[in-house]
This record gives sequence, C-alpha cells and structure tokens, in this order.
Amino acid sequence: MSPYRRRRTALAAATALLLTGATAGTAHAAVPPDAPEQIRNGDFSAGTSPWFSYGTGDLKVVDGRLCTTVPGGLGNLWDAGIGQDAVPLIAGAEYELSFDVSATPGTAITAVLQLGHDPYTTYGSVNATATATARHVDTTFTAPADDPAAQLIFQVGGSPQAQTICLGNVSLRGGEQAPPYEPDTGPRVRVNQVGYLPGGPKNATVVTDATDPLTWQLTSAAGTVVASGRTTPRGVDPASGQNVQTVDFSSFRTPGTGYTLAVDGETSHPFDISGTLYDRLRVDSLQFFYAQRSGIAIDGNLIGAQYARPAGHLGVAPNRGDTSVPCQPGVCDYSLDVRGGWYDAGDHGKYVVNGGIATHQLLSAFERTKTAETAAGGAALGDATLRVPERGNHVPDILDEARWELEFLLRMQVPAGKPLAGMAHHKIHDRNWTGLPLAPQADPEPRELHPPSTAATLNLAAVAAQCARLFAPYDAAFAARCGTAAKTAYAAAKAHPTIYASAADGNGGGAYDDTNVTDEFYWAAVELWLTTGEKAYLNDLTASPLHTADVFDAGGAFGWQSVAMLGRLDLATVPNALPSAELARIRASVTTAADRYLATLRGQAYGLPLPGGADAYVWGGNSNIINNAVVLATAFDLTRDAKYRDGAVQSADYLLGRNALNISYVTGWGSHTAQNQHTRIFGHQLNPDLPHPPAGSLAGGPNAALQDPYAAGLLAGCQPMFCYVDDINSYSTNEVAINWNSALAWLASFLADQRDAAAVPAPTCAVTYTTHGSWPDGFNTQVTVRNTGKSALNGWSVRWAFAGDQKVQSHWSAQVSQTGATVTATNESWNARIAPGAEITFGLIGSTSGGPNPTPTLITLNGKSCTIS
Ligand code: 9MR
Ligand code: 9MR
Repeated sequence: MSPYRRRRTALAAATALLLTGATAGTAHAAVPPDAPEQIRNGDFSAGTSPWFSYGTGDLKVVDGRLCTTVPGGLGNLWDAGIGQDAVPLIAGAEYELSFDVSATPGTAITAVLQLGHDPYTTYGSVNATATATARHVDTTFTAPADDPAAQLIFQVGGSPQAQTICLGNVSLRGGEQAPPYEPDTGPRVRVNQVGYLPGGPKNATVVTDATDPLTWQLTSAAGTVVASGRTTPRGVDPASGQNVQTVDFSSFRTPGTGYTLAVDGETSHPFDISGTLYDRLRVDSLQFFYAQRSGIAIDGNLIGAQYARPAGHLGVAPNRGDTSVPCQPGVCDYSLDVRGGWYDAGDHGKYVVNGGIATHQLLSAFERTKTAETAAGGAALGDATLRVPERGNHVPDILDEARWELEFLLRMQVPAGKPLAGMAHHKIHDRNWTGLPLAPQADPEPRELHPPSTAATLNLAAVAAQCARLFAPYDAAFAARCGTAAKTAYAAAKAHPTIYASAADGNGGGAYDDTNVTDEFYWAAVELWLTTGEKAYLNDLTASPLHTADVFDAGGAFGWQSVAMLGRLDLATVPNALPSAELARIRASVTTAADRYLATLRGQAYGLPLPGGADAYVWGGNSNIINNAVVLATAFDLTRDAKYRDGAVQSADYLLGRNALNISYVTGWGSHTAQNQHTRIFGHQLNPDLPHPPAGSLAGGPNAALQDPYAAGLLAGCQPMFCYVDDINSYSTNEVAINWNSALAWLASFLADQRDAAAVPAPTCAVTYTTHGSWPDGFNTQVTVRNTGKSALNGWSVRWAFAGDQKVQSHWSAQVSQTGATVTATNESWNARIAPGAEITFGLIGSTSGGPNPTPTLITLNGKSCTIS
C-alpha cells in the first residue's frame, strides 16, 4: 500500500484531535506570541529547500510563495502533497499552525501534521478551501505525542481539475526551542576502536584545552602500563574546531586485545593490536552487497534469520516488478526486464553509473590479487569465502557478487532495433519517493526506466570490458557477452556523445546527473584497451586530454561523477603494453597523488587523507576518504614503499573511531558505531521488529552542506567533522550506499592483506618473462628466475596470473598448474636448488582466444615479489 494512501485511515482515526478543524480559526491563547517557530524556511526566502513534494510538478518560489502544479483527477487529497520533514513536536504542548494558500482555479486542501512514516498517525490537521485569491488559515492544536521528526504535509490532490497551488508564510509556533544538540562523544582520547596492525602506524588524537605536551600511557587488558610517552600539541584542528594533541605509539608492536590509551585523565575505548584485525571486515563489507540484492529471496541461513526476506521487485503484488519496466511517459515505447542487481542505497532505485563504479571496485579488489604482492594468489577472495548462494561454484565469490549487478547492468542496454540501441538507460526507480521503512517486496510504486545517457553507457562499457577479462577463465560465454556489450556500448556512446541525465529528474530516485563525460570516455577506452588490446581504444585513450592531466582531486579521488582516476589506476596496475616511459609516467602520477594525500593526512590532527575545510566534507564523504586511501594503497602496491601502506592503514583509524564524534562509521565495528543509517530495508530505528543494517555497513558520514531537513534542523552551524548524526532521518549524512561499501570492501581487503604490516624486504629474485612466439590461438613463454638473495633456495614456487583467458597447455622444466588465471610453477626434483646468484629456466605453451598477452606486473617466488624484466 502506498505510504501516502495510509494517511486516510490515520486521519479519520484522529479527527478527535482537531481542535478547530475550521477553515480559519483564531490563535489560541495558550500559544504565546513569542513561542518558537518550528518550520524551517516557511517564508521561502531560502528557496525551496527543505520542502519536498510528491505527485506534483516541480516546486518553484514565485514572489515569496512556494508554487507547484497538481494534475486533475487524482482522486484523493493525499495523492499529491507538499511538505517538510523533521518538525519537532512535544506531547501536550500547544501549537499554532498558520499559512496562506491559493489555488487556481480552486480546490479543497488539507494540512496535516503527522508521523512521517507508516502508520502516518495524525497529530493535528486543518481543512481549507483554496481559491485564486490567497487566504490566511490559522488553527491551534495540542500535540498528542512526542515526535522529534514529524511531517507537515499539505494534501492537494483531490480536484478533478488541474490546479496551480501556492503556499506562503507557513508557520508552526509553539512547544520549546529545541535545545542545542550535544552529541555524546565519549572519552576525549580518540583511537581506532577496532585496533592497529602490529607493524603499522598507531596514532590517536586527544581533545584537550592543554597546549603543552601531556603524558600518555598504554595499558594492557591486564591493567599493566606497557608503554608511555609525550603527546604532540596540534593547536585548533580546522575540521573539528577542537584544540587537540596527538599520540604516536607506533613503536609498541606487541599483539594483544583490550588495550586502552590514557591521556589527560581520560581513557580511550579499548582496542586490539593484531595482524588479523581486518579479516572479517573484508567479508562483512562484501556481505553488504548480498543484503542489498534485488530480485532474489535473501536467505536467512546465509546471513542470519533477521535479514531473510522474499525477493523484491519480481512483480509479486504489491510490487509492480522490474521484470517488464516501461519508460517514463514519452521516453520509449518498450519495456525491459531489468530484474536483479543491488538496491543502490537506502532507496529501492537502481542507477547504472553508481552500480557501475561499485561493481568496478569489487572487480578491482579481485583484479588486485593478480597484480599486488600482498594479495597474490587471491585465496582470501576465492570461492566459498562469502555467504552467497553461489558459494561452491568454483568461481571466486566476489566475482559471483559482482555478476549479480553485471547481469542487471547488461539488461539496462537499449535493445538492437530500438532508438539509441546500445546505449544504457541511466536508471530505473520508483515513480514517487516512498516513506521509511519499506521492505523491497512491499514497494507498490510503479517502476520506470529513465532516458539513456552517455554517462551510463560509457560506465557500462568500462565495467563490462573489465568483466570480459576477469570472467574469461571462469565462464567464457559470460565473458564474451560482457565483451560484446562493452564494445556496442562504447560505439553507441561515440555516436551519441552528449546525452546527459537531467539534474531535475530526481523524483522517486536520485538524479545522478553529470554533464561532463570526458572522464567516462577515458575510463571506458582504458578498460576496453586493457581487455582487447585493440589499437582504436589506445588511440582514443591517448588522445583524451585526461591521459596527461592530473586526475586526482584533493577532496576525493573518485566517485560516480568523476571516473578518470579509475582508468588511471588500472593503466598503472593492470598489465598492458604501454611503452615503458609512458607507463612510468602513469605510475608516477599515482605516487605523486599519493604523496599529496600523505601530506594532507600528516597535516590533519585526526590523521585522515582529507583537507579540513567544509567543502571537503560532502554527501558520502566517507567514501572520498576511503578512495583517497585506495590511491595510497595502490601506490604501495606499485612501489612497495611502506609509507604509502602506512597512509592507507592510518586512514582506517578515522573511519573506525579516531574522529571528532568518537564514532565508528562501520556498523558493528568498534565500541560505539553507526547503526541507524538511512535505509528502507534495515529500519530498526523506526520499527524494532526490523534489524539494524548488517555489520560492515558504512554510513555516508559528515556532510557540512546538511542536505536533509533533519540534519539541517539539528546540526546547523556544525564544524565539518561534526556534521553527522546517526539517525535514520538524515539521508545526507547517514545513508548506506553500494558505492560507499565498495570502497570500504576494496580497502578492507587491502588492510587484511597487510597482516602484521611488517617491514617490506627488498626483492631477492629477478625474473625475465619472455614470450618468444605468438600465433592466433597460442603462445610460447620462457621464464628465467634468478636468486638475487644471499641464501640458497631448496624448492621453489613461482606464481603469476594471466590477464585474460590464457591457459597453459604444456610445460617443461617445472610442474605447472593453473587455477582461474593464476599459474603456479614448482620445481622438478632436479632443479629444486637455486644457489645465490644462480638461475633456473622453465617454459610453457599457452592457448588464448586472442586479446593482449602482456608480461605480468607481478611474479612471485615463494610468495615474495621479484623484479621483472
Ligand atoms: O530517502 C531518499 C534517499 O534515499 C535519497 O538519498 C534522498 C536524496 O535523493 O532522498 C530521499 O529522501 C526523501 C525522503 O525519504 C522523504 N522526503 C523526500 C526526500 C527526497 O526529496
Ligand atoms: O551519493 C550521492 C551524492 O553524491 C549526491 O550529492 C546526492 C544528491 O544527488 O545523491 C547521492 O546519492 C543518493 C541517490 O541520489 C539516491 N540513492 C541514495 C544515494 C545515496 O545517498
């Protein structure tokens, strides 16, 4: 049932609460003239925000009044509305609601103060007849309940004729001035509440008035002081506005649980020192995607009974279903089966650009196992590592999860023979915004395809190209389907290079608008070239102005609107045939950016790779911080320089508690964690029968722009790092989203791979990998491994991963096996020993269906990376 439709029953039941119910009452004496105003921007001097509407045309401010159009014949008053959320009401207090209203040609309206979600209980209401001449309406009522976030709705949908409705001077006076909000920030000593890696950086921040160094003490769970030292005064931190000092206890390396740090009479939350800290975070952050799946029943046996639910949007009433979705009126004349995929965030929309970058990050976390020493072999991301239905199918589970979205992305492509064939529809979502909470299978809204866009098309091309190379060893048919879709999409985008998603198309779902697709063109060309090796894509990527530009932004390395860095990072890491000087330049651009993020991190007293200004704290900003850490991590993978690893590791401290609010933004990870994220599915805060978001769900994080009414009302004037509230009403600071959890999953996987974060040894082997001959469906490769260390090896195992579908057919002078793309060559008994300075050689014949066959960027000897020439 529509959440708005339910109001009728609630309204009828609550008529007794109406004190005047008249079209125009007089102010009740109980509301004093100086009673506080509870409506924000009731005179519309600040534009339309935070007002919203449903079932109407766009909201516009005209001569100081908020106006919109309403179609005729909707049938019910509540079929269209204009309102504001997060209006605080106090039980027993008197309120005076007043406003001016006009309607042309004229209609009855109702103003309702109500619970903002199911069952939409009415607290007070007034009916009025609106005509072309504005009239003043005024009524008083006593609030029957406490509600810190009630909803004021003008129901305007009842007229047989279309109307133009305008509201002016909307006011609700009464109750109390909301006391200034004081978040509970716990102890003033701020640590990573999960812990620290034994060999990694260990930093904390202390909020204190003291300006001289203080003594710190690290205490074990047994109560013994195990280390102590002096703090470093840091002055006033711009991001938090706090006077702070920092603690560096990196030199303490003893693993253990339940450590605490005491400074200035305050004791931190407890934490561990361990090399296995992040193993489960890698799994939890990936498991989030299964919980967000659309079009499949969620199995409680896999992730807990409280998360079990029927399949969403398969067309079972009350769902309209994603199995045959028409376009918005006038956009196309066909319907598509766009079932599956992941729900984007707290809403039930599915958006190609955001789905694409999230999928890319999962695929990249997997691809990293082919190119990064600490991930090599990929056992931790293999089959049966996640609790997904595809577990045990001999395909790495992270690829199975990515495929759930890939299949959806492919369905969003315009079919051959239709206008704009090969392009991708930008998004599919509800016609109108729904209320919270709402299980996917209970969503009654019509679903609509929105117009194709160049951005979505190129995003699909990029991710499908990456799909083609990564799935090649596991499912050749699916890889081929991805490859074809990628090429078709890219060609369609070149034919239609400027079709942009509209910023105004944001009713019922996010707009995800973007009017610069130069970066999408670059990223897609890179992925297509890496996969196919075809010259045309190389020409396009090298001709892009972004190929030589600095693509790493200080505030956030990448997001759905800016994707050039995704191409840059893949060119830097995925094996390819760029000339070596060109490749060196590309890789240097990554380390140069990483150096900048390190400088930023060192300048921040809370130690995060994000500048301290309000403009850096944006919607979903936690993902920007993580994506900057991903650049640091990639710089480490490329260089083995521990300073970059330390930067990436330290970035996690901020997310897990070392921040002004002393909160971990990852549910279930720390002593005090976010758990009331904005999500229609996991709405425990609104309905105790529902679960909180599952462990491993990342909150969007502090957003200084306060773009939702609840945060705007509660946090006005906040210092950037304080602009967050763990409340389900605050979608602009506290939503979950697939593109945020994908960043967390990539970083968590990197962190888990660092184990103890011990010193990085210099390579003790040198490899020459020479492909002597290639023919259309095969090649001949010889590998020579030299022991450049000081001790002899007795037995060896050499490992690398092919870039695509290459398969070993025969081999000599080694035992060679292959799992997926990963090749393992072990010694024969006669060549087991490699003396210092000596070398061994082995060789193989491989098969391939074509495509590039580059020298791997990572070859390990007994798990340690070798220099490659
Ligand atoms: O709930 C929605 C959330 O998921 C989105 O991130 C957000 C911005 O696009 O808008 C939604 O919030 C709506 C809220 O649930 C009800 N009032 C209207 C809001 C949209 O304007
Ligand atoms: O993450 C998106 C953020 O960058 C935008 O500023 C914001 C407003 O357009 O929208 C965010 O994305 C939301 C989307 O519009 C609707 N689904 C929920 C997304 C996360 O809040």
